[in-house]
Amino acid sequence: TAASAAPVELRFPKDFRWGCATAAYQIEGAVKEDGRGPTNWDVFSHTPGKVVGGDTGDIATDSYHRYAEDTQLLKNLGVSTYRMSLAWSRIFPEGRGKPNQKGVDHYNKVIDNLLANGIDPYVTMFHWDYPAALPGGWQNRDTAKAFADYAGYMAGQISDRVKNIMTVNELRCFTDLSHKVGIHAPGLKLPDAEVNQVRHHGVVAHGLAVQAIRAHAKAGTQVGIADNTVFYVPVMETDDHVAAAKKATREMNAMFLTAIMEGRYIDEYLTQEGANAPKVQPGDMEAIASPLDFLALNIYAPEWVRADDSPRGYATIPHIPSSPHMASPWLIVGPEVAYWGVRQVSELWKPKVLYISENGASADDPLQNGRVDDADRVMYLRNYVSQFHRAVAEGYPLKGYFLWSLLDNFEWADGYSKRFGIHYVDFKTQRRIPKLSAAWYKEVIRQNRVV
Ligand code: GBH
Repeated sequence: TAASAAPVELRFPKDFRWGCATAAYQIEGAVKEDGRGPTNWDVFSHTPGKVVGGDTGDIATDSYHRYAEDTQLLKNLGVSTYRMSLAWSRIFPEGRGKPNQKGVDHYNKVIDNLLANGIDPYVTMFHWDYPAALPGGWQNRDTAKAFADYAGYMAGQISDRVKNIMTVNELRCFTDLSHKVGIHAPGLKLPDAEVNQVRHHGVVAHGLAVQAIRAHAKAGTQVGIADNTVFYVPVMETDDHVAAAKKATREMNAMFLTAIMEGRYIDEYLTQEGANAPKVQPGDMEAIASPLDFLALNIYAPEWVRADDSPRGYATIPHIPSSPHMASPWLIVGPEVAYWGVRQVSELWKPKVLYISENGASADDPLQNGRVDDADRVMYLRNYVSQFHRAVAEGYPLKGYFLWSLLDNFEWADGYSKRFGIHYVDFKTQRRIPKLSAAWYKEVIRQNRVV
């Protein structure tokens, strides 16, 4: 007998917020305009051999000049929100001192233009580009204080219109990728003790910024962080593997989100690092644990984990060549990480409000007859959004989703060789062309369900 029931629709709650995300250095260009100071990424991208193709963010998608056009792309999609970041060195060209009014004016124009088009901006204070003039960068503890001063100052400037502010983007990237792996600016490979100290300065910077934003922002401003917590997906949904995966997520993020949510470095981390553990000053842990109004997660690739008989009770399963991935080799496709990420964070730390601050994929994106039919990206997005729907349907407090990214842009060490946009950018003409994935996302938003 044929099935007669109506198809199950994966519909989202009425007030669910759909958006797109970008970051300043990846889209703005105009690196010498209106008093902007040089950053770590200007130095790094201009150092031969650091970025694929010798690409730089000098022009990027020229969004410093084309922001109004980008707003129209957002409006056409029908999003209610947009996640953007501010370039610290446009406001304080040397990291601290006297603010540069032209930088403030620019962001006021961008924010006002979004609001005039019915789009609510979510602002990240730091998405990896910091003023090159800051001595020692994140190796220097003083940078955390300078960051908090900048974040507090900008919160005072924009919080009459911007209701949601994130401190930093992805602790693990601007600490480890930049100071341990060495593939991001400033490109260092430091010994463990120094890496742990940089990580500590990162979480202290976040905590001091939360305090400074609260001190300067309009009452009611919602403050959070956008973190790329590493999530461990149970290899099967049985109690033993589910519990092991949750334990792995808590322990493997001990230096970042676990410290922020629990206000201490857990014993597993301190024991493992021994003499290399970070040097903590009085007051640091209190700052790090400053209460947040929301947590935002950047979710891309999964880690797979199973329960085992080892003392810690779990083992990770490495990715192998047959693990499916998108155009970036690291971007393993594992949609279940979307569900498990939301569920694990909710169970471990009970945040009041959760957002997905980034999710998206690179694809080859051949431009044929003026079109980009990125069915592979649509497949990826549909699967991940379906898993976020599962989390919402089970009652976890996920309130919104920001797709990375609005448009192709400067993909850090991969330069312009990897495209993550749902709008194709011709980097010679700066023309933007909506891909099939943009049409798909527009329909998701219009119907408020997975299509
Ligand atoms: C996010 O990073 C960033 O917030 C965003 O700026 C970025 O454009 C987007 O995602 C897409 O990458 O080359 O194997 O050494 C996600 C974290 C950082 C994970 C770079 C992969 C490279 C690993 N990613 N990393 S590898």
